[in-house]
Amino acid sequence: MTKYKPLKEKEAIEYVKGIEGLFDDDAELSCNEIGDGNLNLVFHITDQNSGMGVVIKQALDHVRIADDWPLTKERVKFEYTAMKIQDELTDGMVPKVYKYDDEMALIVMEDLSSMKVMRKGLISGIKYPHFAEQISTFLSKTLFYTSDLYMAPKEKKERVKNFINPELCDITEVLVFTDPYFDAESNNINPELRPYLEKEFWRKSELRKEVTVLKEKFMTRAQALIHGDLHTGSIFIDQKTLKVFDTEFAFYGPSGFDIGAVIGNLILNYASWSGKEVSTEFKADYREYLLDTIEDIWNKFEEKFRKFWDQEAHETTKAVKGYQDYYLKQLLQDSIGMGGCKTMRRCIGMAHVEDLDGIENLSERARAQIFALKLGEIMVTRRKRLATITDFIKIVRDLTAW
Ligand code: SR1
Ligand code: MG
Repeated sequence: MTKYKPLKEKEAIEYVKGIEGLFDDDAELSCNEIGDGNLNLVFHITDQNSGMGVVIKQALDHVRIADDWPLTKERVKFEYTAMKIQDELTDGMVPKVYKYDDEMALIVMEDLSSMKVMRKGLISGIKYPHFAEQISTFLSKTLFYTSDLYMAPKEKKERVKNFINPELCDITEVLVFTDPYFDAESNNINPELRPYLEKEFWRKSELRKEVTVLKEKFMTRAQALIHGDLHTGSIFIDQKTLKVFDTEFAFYGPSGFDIGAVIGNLILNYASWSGKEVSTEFKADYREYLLDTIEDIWNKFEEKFRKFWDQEAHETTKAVKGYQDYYLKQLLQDSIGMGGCKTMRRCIGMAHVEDLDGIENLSERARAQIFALKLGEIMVTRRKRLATITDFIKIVRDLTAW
């Protein structure tokens, strides 16, 4: 019989006390359940004497925000295994793990509460000058070194086998690539947005077709071990450091899904500023910062990825003239297209983001959502015309001015 049971705060304290060498014997531990995500329990445990803290992330057997949606707890294994790989590849750009407990479906990890969840920072208008450098390192290393460009074919296929994550992929297939494009029961719709959806958005057949093309790619393209949910709420950041967390959606999928998640979430923040009461100058300046960041992320990613390729790809791959350029152009187009889907799902689908839902006035929120939806649509339908990231930035600028 399994010993699994969802912890209560007191039990979480007892649990970490049982981990040898984690806290001092005289530690005075306090605990809060702080999970504000969609799936799991998250306990923050601190020693009042030393200030030292840890976090326990424990899987529930259902979706936290939809308790009639059952989920196996197996996702913790994917998260732990992917974290180990990302940690090695990126030299520690993920939280330290103190304990993984398969039966209890939990991971005890480093407390990063001295840093900020990036989404919150962006909502308050904070700039992170090193973000593009840091996230492009994370993306280029994880996406190159887990792909067929670098790994031996058999070793890579073995990895693919170990990272079949069907339930979490199903969440993405439904909530990102399917339900937002019709009047599905799972959607969560601002009443002020509904008229636009009914009269225009849900009638866009070309958009729905292209989203389905991207969905098929998500379902079938085992290109690299991707994080699978790399939005700005999965990143801890301060002015010096960045850590990527919440890797439970990891699987072998299209690399553009991770790059697109980062870009799409910066676009969501970009869209949110129309509904905020700040000066026009601040808004314009912050939006420029976001666009510069998107441009830098891609350019730095491309530079690093090409370097890894030139130095470490299989010789047979290196010998193929024009393949590197082809690969990167496809990847850019996938990233923008998938980023578009990530942008649109947060306006219509079950799980929203605070950037937009923080706009209290519902008509103002609908205005920002429509802008985000238009950007998302263009990202999907025009992606194949993009040759450089600057082409994309120009499209965003043009739509903003219009
Ligand atoms: C039902 S889970 C909803 C969303 O939360 C996660 O962060 C993923 O983005 C998922 O789609
Ligand atoms: Mg998450």
